[in-house]
Amino acid sequence: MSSLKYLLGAAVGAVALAALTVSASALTVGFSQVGHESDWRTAFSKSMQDEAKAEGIDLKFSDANQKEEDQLKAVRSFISEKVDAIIIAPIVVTGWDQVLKEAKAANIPVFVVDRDVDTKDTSLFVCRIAADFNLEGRLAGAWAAQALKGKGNIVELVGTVGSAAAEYRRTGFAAVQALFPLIKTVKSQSGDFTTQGGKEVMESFIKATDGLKDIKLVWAHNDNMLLGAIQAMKEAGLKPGKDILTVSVDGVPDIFKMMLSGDANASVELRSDIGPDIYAVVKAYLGGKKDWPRWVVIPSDLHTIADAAEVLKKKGG
Ligand code: GYE
Repeated sequence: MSSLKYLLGAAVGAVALAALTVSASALTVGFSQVGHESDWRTAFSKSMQDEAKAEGIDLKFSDANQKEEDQLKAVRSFISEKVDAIIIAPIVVTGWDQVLKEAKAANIPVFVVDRDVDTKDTSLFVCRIAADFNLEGRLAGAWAAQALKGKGNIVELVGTVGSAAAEYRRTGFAAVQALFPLIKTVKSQSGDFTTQGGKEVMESFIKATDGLKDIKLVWAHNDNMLLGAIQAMKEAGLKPGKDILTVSVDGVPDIFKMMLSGDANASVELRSDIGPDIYAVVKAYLGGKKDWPRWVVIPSDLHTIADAAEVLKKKGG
């Protein structure tokens, strides 16, 4: 009798445990990635791929090359392959409702990572796992306000139009800027988050402003656009990091190198090694933990020349 009781207890325990810990080797996960437009993005893709390998997750990885229609196609193919979960890093915030409904109808949970979607129906995805882009914009704005002592003209290199990363960073920066009426944005244009885009936009700014005359600072929504802009400024004989201060977002190794050579000033670091954080949520959800906050926040922080060497070392650069 007592041994039967024991056996029953063990069986119930095993079921409960099985419900809570899904064996990773059984998981097939589809991940629709934005593209490979920046160093941050490629580092993030690597983290997702390396961690999938380490955990024995069968990862179906799709790079949308910054094309919205490719991203929708990828998600639809994950649905037809009947993956266990879908992870989406959305290029833009709009246009998601229909495909998310299709995933829901197929009973496949969706996790939004990195950028946001504007979907109002909260039942269409489990949660979003991402940094606070608005905070990143505010941190950059606060650094700029202090560096400029509350006064001076600036130019802005905008990220991909319609992306949460560009919209929220711009709003965050503008919220701080609004407290300093003598800091004026005189030029603002999208460089699509790429080095080449940043270079071309800065070249056009240089032409349009008589060599950045009276401009004191460049604010770039990511490091890669700033890296391109630094090239353009140098080619025009200007001194970024000295005559034109810089602040950007991502904290990729090359921006810290630029700080150390005196060509850049500050960057808000956005963590790219978030594969483990993301799969932890996906696995726990599939294992039975269904209640997640709408937004699982990944922290970001600001770095300058003061700690550039230390951060670069940590990043193995
Ligand atoms: O800052 C940029 C990338 O969505 C937060 O996208 C991300 C941004 C990142 O291309 O480098």
